[in-house]
Amino acid sequence: MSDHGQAVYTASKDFIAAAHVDAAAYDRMYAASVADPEAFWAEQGKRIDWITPYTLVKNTDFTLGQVSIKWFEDGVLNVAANCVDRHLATRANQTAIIWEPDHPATPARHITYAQLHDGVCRMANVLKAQGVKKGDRVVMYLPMIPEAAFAMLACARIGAIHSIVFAGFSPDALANRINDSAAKVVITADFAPRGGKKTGLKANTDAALLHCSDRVKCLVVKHTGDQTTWIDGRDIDLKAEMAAASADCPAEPMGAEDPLFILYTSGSTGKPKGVVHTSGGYLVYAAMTHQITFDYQEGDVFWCTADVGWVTGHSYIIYGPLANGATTVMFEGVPTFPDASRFWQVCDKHKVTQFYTAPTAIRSLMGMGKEWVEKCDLSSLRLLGSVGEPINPEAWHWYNETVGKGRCPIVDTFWQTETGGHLITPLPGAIPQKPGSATKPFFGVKPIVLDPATAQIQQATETDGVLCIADSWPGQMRTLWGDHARFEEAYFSQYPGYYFTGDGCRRDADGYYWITGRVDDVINVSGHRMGTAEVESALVAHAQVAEAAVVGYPHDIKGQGIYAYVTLMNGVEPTDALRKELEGWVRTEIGPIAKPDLIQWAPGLPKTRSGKIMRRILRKIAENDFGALGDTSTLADPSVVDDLIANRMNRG
Ligand code: 6R9
Repeated sequence: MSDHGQAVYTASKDFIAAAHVDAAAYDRMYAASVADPEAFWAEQGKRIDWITPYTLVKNTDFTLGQVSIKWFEDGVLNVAANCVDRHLATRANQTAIIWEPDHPATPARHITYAQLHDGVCRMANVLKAQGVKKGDRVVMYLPMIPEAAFAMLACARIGAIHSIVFAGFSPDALANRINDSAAKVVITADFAPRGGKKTGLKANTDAALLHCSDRVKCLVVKHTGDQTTWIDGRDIDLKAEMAAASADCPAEPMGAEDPLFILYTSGSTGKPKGVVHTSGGYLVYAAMTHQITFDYQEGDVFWCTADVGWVTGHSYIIYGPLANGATTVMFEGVPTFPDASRFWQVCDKHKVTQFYTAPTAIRSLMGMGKEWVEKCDLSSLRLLGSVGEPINPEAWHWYNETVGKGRCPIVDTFWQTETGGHLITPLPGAIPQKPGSATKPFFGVKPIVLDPATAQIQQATETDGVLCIADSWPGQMRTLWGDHARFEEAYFSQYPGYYFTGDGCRRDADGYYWITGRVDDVINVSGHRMGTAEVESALVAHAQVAEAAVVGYPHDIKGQGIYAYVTLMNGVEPTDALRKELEGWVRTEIGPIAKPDLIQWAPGLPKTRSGKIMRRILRKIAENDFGALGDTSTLADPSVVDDLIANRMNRG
């Protein structure tokens, strides 16, 4: 069978019979969701508990200059009460979170809904004691530990807005995010153990706070217990305060459109964007997609391997699963520590039923051989998921056969930080899968494909172009923190009237969507978004760098690698030592995930006469595909291209 839109995989009859949604239900519900979104979402909104029920459902406008997105706007709810309190009557002693530590010799923790309630309330009271009030921002810079879940839900409980900074980011990145959101408090830990190594999060936070207001308080989880510096009056021992705090904290009534969290993500230009999600619509959408895409059933054990520093961790480790009263696994470690069977051992140990990870992890584990998988008992698995980047058919087949033993549907979920939850995804009992295709839209999502040159909607079923969404869905971001104009500019100005995803796609004759990757200057490294502009500005901040241009290139494991063209200051010698130094420099400026994989010394960059760098050419050279450079006649100095080709770094 060819993989080019031909091979189709369907879940077993038993799976389909028990699934929440089958093919007929998908067709019926999808048609209803786009024909009458008001009625559809009025019904779906009842998935969660409201303190004051909404009477208004959808109030959204994609018109450039007046973009406004509101869902359930007169409803009042509390997200934490929905994720914790409302389950207490029936699930107080059910495990809410299974915490699996970095080292398998450390015991796992099973946190019941009753214990989750206790942890959340105590932490909420500690935050209140520090003066945190409804609407205040709280930054978190934490390992994957239960306190991260307590902290998110504690904020939601008192109406504070959390902003999680991935623990792999540098002190500079942390400082920028604390300052951009004017946070009152940062929550961190002494150290983050990962893959047997420890990152000094407290030390990084100390470094960040040198650049922040001295009013910012620092709550520290003593997690490993190793020594850190301590500033009296600013630093607070969070576990000790929690132990002393009351376990009773009322949940603040929140408007559906009150912000729940900010999450910074990379864009094609400038500094990271603070994506804002609000309370009601986000929770309805996270809960619904978690239940239906993963076919979550009572008694299942759901494991999403993402970090809570990314949106996937927000929606599918915490908010979606907990809103549904599920058991969710939180893993502190990495797939290859102590050895390459760690993921599968965790599945075996906790009898995981749904496993959700990124193609980059699958590719790297695939490279290590199937014996690591085969020595574990994976018979509990009934569904597999993929997220973060397109999954190549080879990895899909390995996942399907070696991990899923051909019995588990694979949901290839396409979505973004901005979308809150899945946009295009197979529903496992309803939509047959094609390896590499995210298949069909989720309920309420209206994808359209536009011609990038003419902005015309492509009417034919079989087509390709840029992917936009024609109407709002409840999980959509509402704005960029403090910059609504940039929000409109970034997402609604390219194709007025539509939300622009930044991705290209193909739609096949069956109406299946195949995401082809970013069409803007965002690269996707191991499923993590990196703006080329961010890496460039880090490079040019180095005293010996005159100019830098960064592009992506195909990378076997990471999907895309970071390729940097660097022009040095006059008289500076290009040496291997300097190359190492620049790699380390970018690591400290942004974080390890931004470290360039290849740095090419560029005596000059290809520019138009107006001085615009021709990235198209740089991409081609980085791809080792310089035979077809296209039109170079507008270059100011065509000879620089020959030098770049002759000294290219990727000859694979
Ligand atoms: C959830 C998440 C979003 C970008 C997105 C796209 C890529 C995500 C994908 C996928 C193909 C999939 N992407 N899922 N591409 N197939 N199933 O990853 O959010 O970090 O904001 O990244 O990731 O390019 O635009 P985020």
